[in-house]
Amino acid sequence: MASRFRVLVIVSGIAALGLLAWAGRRPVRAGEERPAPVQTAVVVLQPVGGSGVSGTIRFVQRDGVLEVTGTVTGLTPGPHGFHIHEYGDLTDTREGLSAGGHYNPTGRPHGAPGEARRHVGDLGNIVADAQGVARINVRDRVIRLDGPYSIVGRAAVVHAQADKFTQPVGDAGGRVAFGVVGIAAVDK
Ligand SMILES: [Cu+2]
Ligand SMILES: [Zn+2]
Repeated sequence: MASRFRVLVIVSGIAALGLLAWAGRRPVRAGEERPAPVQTAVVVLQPVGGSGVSGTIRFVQRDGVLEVTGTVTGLTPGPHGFHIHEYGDLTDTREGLSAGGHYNPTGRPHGAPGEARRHVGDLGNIVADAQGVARINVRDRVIRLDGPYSIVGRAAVVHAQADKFTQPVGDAGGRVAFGVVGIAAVDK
């Protein structure tokens, strides 16, 4: 009796393992086991070359629109070019050149955020008040947190001067702050 029970346990154990293996090999159907799309990202801006400029920027993707909000401090008053650059590489803390050029996967000329012809990364200017504080609250329909042109893993860059929307990159001068666009927890 005892040995028959042992056999039963072993047989059902093998059956269970087989079932698990079968379930594991089952082909993934469309729409399941895909990572959830990124909806929220955050950039912590750090100073480039001792500029003293820092800040935090949040990106929330709702339907076809990306909401961009945040605060940047330590700026000279007035407009400053603000773009997504190609690489989330912050190793060049002296000049910020490791972030590469404007993120331009579609091979377009430089432009203003409202224009159809622009680099994906062209977000125009942020404007600092007399205290050197820029409050950002814009919406953009070109940059995305998912899909082939996602900005996640790339860098947000703030420039010393205004983006004048001239070719090739707006003549916004040096880089005063940069940070990597990182995946953030979704605010409930
Ligand atoms: Cu830039
Ligand atoms: Zn550009």
